[in-house]
Amino acid sequence: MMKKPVVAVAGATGAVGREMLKTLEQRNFPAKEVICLASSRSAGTGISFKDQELTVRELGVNSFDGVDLAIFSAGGAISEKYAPIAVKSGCVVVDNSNAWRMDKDVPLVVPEVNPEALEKHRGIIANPNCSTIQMVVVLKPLHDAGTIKRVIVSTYQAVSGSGQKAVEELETQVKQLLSMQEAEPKVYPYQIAFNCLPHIDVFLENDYTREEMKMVNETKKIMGDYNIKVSATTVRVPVFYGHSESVNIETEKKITPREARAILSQAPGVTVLDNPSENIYPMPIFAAGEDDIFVGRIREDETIDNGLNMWIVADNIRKGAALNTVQISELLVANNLLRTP
Ligand code: NAP
Ligand code: 3JN
Repeated sequence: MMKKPVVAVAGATGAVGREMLKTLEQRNFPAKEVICLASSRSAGTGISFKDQELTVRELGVNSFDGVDLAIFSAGGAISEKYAPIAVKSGCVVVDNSNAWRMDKDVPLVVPEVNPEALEKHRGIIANPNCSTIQMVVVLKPLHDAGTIKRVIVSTYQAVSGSGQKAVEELETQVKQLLSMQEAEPKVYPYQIAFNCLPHIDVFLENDYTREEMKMVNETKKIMGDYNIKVSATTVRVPVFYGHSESVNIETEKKITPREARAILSQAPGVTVLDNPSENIYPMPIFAAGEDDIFVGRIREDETIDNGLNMWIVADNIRKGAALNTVQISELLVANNLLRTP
């Protein structure tokens, strides 16, 4: 008989952490107990979970005693420091940050794409970046059908990807600007309301942003194919929930738009919304609050022999973060993988 794990959520008060608790509850995750961890700022506050009010505890070195599964969503620095401590105390860690994603001993998992990678975990499992997750779920079945050689992606990312303060910033700025006041940027370097910022995370030496390079490197690792070339431009747009992506692929074997629609309509976690004559295509307002990844505007790239263009939209906080993490956790429980080396 499977033992129900004690689960700790580090960063439980954040945009992702709150969605994590909601997702654990909605999917009736088999937890014996759920422990909410955050900084001293919110220690002692309450978070409702099922029919209980859980009291937030301050994250510390002893937080993982007696815990079986630790979910981290409190930023890379916290994961870097506390994930090894949690593993030492006997926990399996599912980490939402960038800290461990490219470590060769850490599986980077999207359950619809590479669930088998979980088998080899050594205590830490990484959840990919939200923009990568929604793209690879759509690309994997197309790669299996026609071998993708090159991907060119431009993203249109919602402010919720930058946390709770950014959601409040967009709301405040819209109100300020509509009442003829100046918009005050705090989270972003410029006004985000009624604007687009081609700048997510920090700029690197190659002039790409770190968000762009996450998409490049994570895609290859998750798809298990380092020959796929990926070029990314990531842009923040004034949308609250739901990342959109314009994706162009070049394949070795031709895939027609009709074949792509047929393949994707069978793909797990994907909904095809593609009927231009009826104005049917994915949009963030449809994707927000949904589990699936939506794909549409599938059409031939007429400038090359084997090319497709498509438009992919998903709820960045749900499948992009909380849901993917909970799906990984469900696989760990179902396959008896909640054990450390
Ligand atoms: P957020 O809304 O700003 O929440 C941050 C959370 O971290 C809060 O619970 C905060 O607790 C906690 N925290 C901050 N400093 C802490 C400390 N010193 N000790 C303990 N807890 C601390 O941010 P978010 O959007 O939820 O994102 C959190 C992290 O999740 C990000 O930094 C990123 O690594 C990851 N993330 C991943 C994806 C993805 O693509 N998979 C997407 C978004 C975020 P307080 O309330 O006490 O301050
Ligand atoms: O900006 C987005 O839309 C996604 C943001 C993800 C994020 C935000 C802060 C820190 C990450 C991430 O998951 O890559 C990180 C990080 O851990 O580096």
